[in-house]
Order: sequence, then structure tokens, then C-alpha cells
Amino acid sequence: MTENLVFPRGFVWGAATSSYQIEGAAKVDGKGQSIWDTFSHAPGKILTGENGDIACDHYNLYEADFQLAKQLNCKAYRFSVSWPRIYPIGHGKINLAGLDYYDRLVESLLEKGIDPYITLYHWDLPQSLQDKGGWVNRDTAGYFADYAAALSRRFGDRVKNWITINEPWVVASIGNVTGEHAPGVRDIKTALHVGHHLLVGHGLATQAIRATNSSANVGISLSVNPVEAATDSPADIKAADDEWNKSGRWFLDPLFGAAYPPKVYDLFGHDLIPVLPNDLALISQSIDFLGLNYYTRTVLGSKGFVNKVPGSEYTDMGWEVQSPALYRLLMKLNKDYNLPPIFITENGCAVTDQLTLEGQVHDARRIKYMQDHLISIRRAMLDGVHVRGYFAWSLIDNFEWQHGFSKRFGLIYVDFETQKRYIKDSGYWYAKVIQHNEVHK
Ligand code: GCO
Repeated sequence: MTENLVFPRGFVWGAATSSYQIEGAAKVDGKGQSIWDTFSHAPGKILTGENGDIACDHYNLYEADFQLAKQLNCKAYRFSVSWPRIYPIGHGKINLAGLDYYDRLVESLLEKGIDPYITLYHWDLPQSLQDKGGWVNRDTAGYFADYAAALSRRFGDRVKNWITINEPWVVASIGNVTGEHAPGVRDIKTALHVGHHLLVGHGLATQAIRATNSSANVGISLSVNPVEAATDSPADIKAADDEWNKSGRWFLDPLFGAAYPPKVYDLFGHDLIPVLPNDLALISQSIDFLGLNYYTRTVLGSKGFVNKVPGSEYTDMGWEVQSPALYRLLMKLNKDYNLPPIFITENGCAVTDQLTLEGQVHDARRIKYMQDHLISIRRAMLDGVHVRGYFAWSLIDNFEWQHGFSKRFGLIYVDFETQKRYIKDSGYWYAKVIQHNEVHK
């Protein structure tokens, strides 16, 4: 049966990237060092031994990349600013060459009718700030607000939508518990401090952007993996609920309920989150949208994580393909919280793409993945959830953190030897979705 799901007029269709993953130009035009420059050069941290020194050379090739985004009919483009390009040591004197670079980006997008959405922090903290404790040090949140104000002053006349922090849970947990991301720390107490100060930074940056630009829309992007119980036994349900408290609710509750979930304290202990008076009011001030990054769900039972659900398909990341769980997640969040409008700020999958001799990439699995997830989103919208837009992750193949260039998420294939780009089948497919504003089932 063919079903056409038409999206509302004005639905925002876009694609997303982040600075360290695509820009390269690691030491150009006065840029300071970031924790990802440090981490990717430390032996053994990146599974392929690669780093982002050159990446997609987007620093130089942005014009051609935005031509391609236009070919895909993208109405919006989400990118992040590299903090150490603007403030090489995180604070103090502004590096004008850094601001000028992002000005060229914004201008190039606007010329093409593509609306820029800026993420302020997609993980490339200035190394100098890390040397003073990074996000453990509360001063970092203050410097972050100054940086937000500087960007808002320069771009506020042309950029309406701002995302403060990308995925605080990933920063806290993968950066500071498992140590698989920069700065590579393994300490739960550190992670709890980092998590809280990211939220404080979000609150201060929100105020700073609004103080310089009263018509700005400000939001935050969370990676919310729904946690689903392996079976409906009470023990499995409890295990899943504990995990949901430690992951999703750790950030959702303070942002949309002005309190940490009580179970976070039971699980982590009471003194570990450095909450000062007024912090929770600052963190929970109303924002204009919630960004959700969705890739997969977590399945958990009392015996631990279920990494292989019988019958399920897995992506090249080893992540279960589970579009119905996105529908359930949207419905649950809509019921549990009083949320602002939602943007899906990332969704996509890694596939082992093959470039043919004719320069094509037949990534049917990615098309199916995106199609199914868009259908889940549209159904949740029809059932009352206010979703305003969708950003495919990612516009182009790029540096996938600890996996180096081995995982390809792009709608556009990048040959990292030649820096040539090739639109994948999924890119052509997405262009049609945008053109017709509908998905077919
Ligand atoms: C994410 C990151 C992206 C990743 C993507 C795939 O926000 O987790 O924004 O940088 O590349 O999620 O793992």
C-alpha cells in the first residue's frame, strides 16, 4: 500500500554538520588548539589513527559544499562554530579572522536561500580552558556566554536560530566517563560537574544571545536514546527506568522541570552535582525549541544491555535501526514534559557506501532508514507533537570522532584522498522529499 505523508507548509528541511568533523584548517588564520586537536593526535585515541587536521577541507571548500546543499534543496543548514577560532584561548581577545570566516559561511548560505542554524558548542573546547579544568571549572560557563554574545552581536542580524550545546549527555559521559571522546577522562564525579556546568553555560548563553538579539530563537540539542526494557518483567522495567533517569532525564528534567530527577541522586550520590542557588531557574528558563538528535534506542534488562535484538537490523555503527521507537519517544516526551516546539537536529545512519566507477553511491539502506524515520516523525506530528523541522546527519561524510573517517553518515560521499564530492542516491532522494514536502511509504 502506498501512503503519502505530506508535511505542513513551512516545515524546515535541512542537513547538519559540525566544525571539527568537517573544517580541517586546524592551525589556520589564528585558530587556537581545541581538545579534539589534542585528543586526535594522542596515540591510540582514534581507532584508525586519523585526525581532523584536514577532514573535508570544508574551511576552503564551503562554497562548493553549499552549492551541493542547494542542489539537495536544503532550506536550512545547521553547522557549529569552532570556539578556538573565535577565542584562541577561550576568552580575552577575539580573533577577527575567525569571525570573518563564519561571516563568509553565513553570506554564502543566505545567497543560496539556505537559512543558517548555528550550534555554539559541538565539542571542540579551547585546550587552554581544558587546561584550567574545562567544564569542571564553572568559569568555562561564563566564558561560553561571552563567546555566545560575540557571535550573536556579529551574526544576530542574519542568523535567527541558535543551538547552545550539542548533546550534553555525550560530552559528560563519553568525554568523561568512558573517555572515548575528548578530553578522555574516566571519572563519574568529573562527568557530573561537567554536565551541570554545560547546563549553566546553556542558561547563561541563552541570556547572552537574547540580550544582544531580542528576536533570536534559542534552543539546545539533546541526544535522547529512549531506553526500552528487554521484556516486561518488573526487573527489566526497573533496569530500563534507572538507565532512563541516568541518561535522558539527567538533562531533560533540569531543562524542563527545574530539578534533577531524584533517582539521579540515588544513583550518583547527593553531593556530586555542584548546584548553586538560582542555577535551576537559570537552566530551566523557557527556550524557543528543543533539538533532538535521534539515531537508535537502548534496550536494557536486569542482566544488562541487549546489543543484538533478534530480527533487528544494525547500522555500520552497530546501532539498531528502530524508527518506531522514535515515534514512541516523541509521544512520551510530549506527555512527560511541557516542551517548546521540537526540531530533529540530527538523524541518519552510517552505511558501508561504495563509490561506483560512474561516481554513484547506491545507498538504499540509508534511504529506507530516513524514510521510515520521517514517517515516524510525521505520525507523531499528526498525533499532536509539534515538530518544526528535520536536519539529516550529515550533509557530507566526515570525521566520525573516535572512528575517524571509517563511518560514513553523509548524503554526499567524500573521497578523502581527492576531496571530491559525489551526491549519493539518498541525497537525490532527499532533494525530492524536500521538493514535494512529502514522504512516500
Ligand atoms: C552527535 C554528533 C555527531 C555524530 C553523529 C553520529 O551529535 O552525536 O553530533 O557529531 O557524528 O551523532 O555519531
